[in-house]
Amino acid sequence: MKTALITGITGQDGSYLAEFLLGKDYRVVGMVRRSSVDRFERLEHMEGKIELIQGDLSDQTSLDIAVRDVKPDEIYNLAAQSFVPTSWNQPGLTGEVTGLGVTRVLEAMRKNRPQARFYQASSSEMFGKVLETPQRETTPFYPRSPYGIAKVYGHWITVNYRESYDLFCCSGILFNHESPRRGFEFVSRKVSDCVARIKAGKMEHINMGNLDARRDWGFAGDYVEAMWMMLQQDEPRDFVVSTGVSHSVRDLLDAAFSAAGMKWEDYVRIDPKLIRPAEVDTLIGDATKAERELGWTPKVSFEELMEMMVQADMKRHGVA
Ligand code: NAP
Ligand code: F7E
Repeated sequence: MKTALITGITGQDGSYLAEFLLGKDYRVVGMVRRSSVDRFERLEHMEGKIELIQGDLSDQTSLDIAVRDVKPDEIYNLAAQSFVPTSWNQPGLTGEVTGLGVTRVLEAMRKNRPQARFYQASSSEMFGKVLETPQRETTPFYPRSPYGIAKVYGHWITVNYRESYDLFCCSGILFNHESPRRGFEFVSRKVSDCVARIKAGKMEHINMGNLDARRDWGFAGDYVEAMWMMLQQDEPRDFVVSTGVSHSVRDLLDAAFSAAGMKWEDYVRIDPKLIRPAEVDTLIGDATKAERELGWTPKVSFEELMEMMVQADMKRHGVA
């Protein structure tokens, strides 16, 4: 039985990855931050099947202890301050956790478990003001937020530990991926939840930012499979994971409101406070390498994804 250690297990991807690895008969250990309240909603259905250990990406000792005690075969570093707007208000913390935190996990592995395989959650936000379209593994980075910049650091330190110490380290450059478990502040979940609230008569309008931004949106359940596949290869490499299809935020509104039989134009207001200091205007990924070398392809389309999310939130609000 293989053992996987997942940092960020309480997040969207952590919960899907834990489920996926349990299905492959792994012993799954999740690292969680100490908190005065339990925030394990996304893990409740796996209670008794996964183990939890305390640790924080800003604390080296806790990571050393976690890796030393768990003895993982695979380490998935998913923990991060992951919300882009927060990274302008908390740039120092974002750099500490999303950037330097990667070095700390790598150091914990190098010192305590060098034979383990390591996955780093890199991001399409590293491409930012894009220098090539579509974006692939060789596209240069031009990040546009403290979050994107911290991810570039995390990406290159992962490459560097692979090259310096001959460790099995991979970076997955994942484009936006969503699900009914997505955090409420991200645009897809904000919209699916508000559509359901409007349908239930609990709110009247939704305030939005830049509707022209374009993203390559996929389903989180599909993307965690690619993470695992990367660690099953003979050699460690980096991969772009995306659908190759781009939509605007306006398209997303259209898909979500239509799924509930409504027109978005009747409910949406623009709030200038939600416009970002620097925007990533348009992203579209080329996952040819992942398809060719991992055999990975996405299964859920953008339309199916938004339908799934709206249906789940309408059920939660009692209007499905
Ligand atoms: P998420 O839902 O925001 O989850 C982030 C996780 O990190 C949570 O479990 C959080 O724990 C944990 N965390 C935050 N700060 C920490 C710290 N100091 N020490 C330990 N744990 C900490 O993010 P996600 O959507 O699942 O994304 C997973 C990873 O992929 C992140 O690194 C993200 O940046 C990256 N990524 C995401 C996407 C996407 O579209 N979802 C695309 C590319 C890359 P709490 O529950 O305690 O807050
Ligand atoms: O914004 C626009 C906004 O916050 C998408 C993270 O998982 O994916 C995510 O980062 C777009 C942006 O995701 C609202 O300006 C308009 O252009 O859902 P988002 P993100 O910033 O792309 C990457 C790959 C990650 O790595 C990150 O961790 O939507 N937008 N109006 C809005 N966005 C939000 N949140 N709220 C709005 O009202």
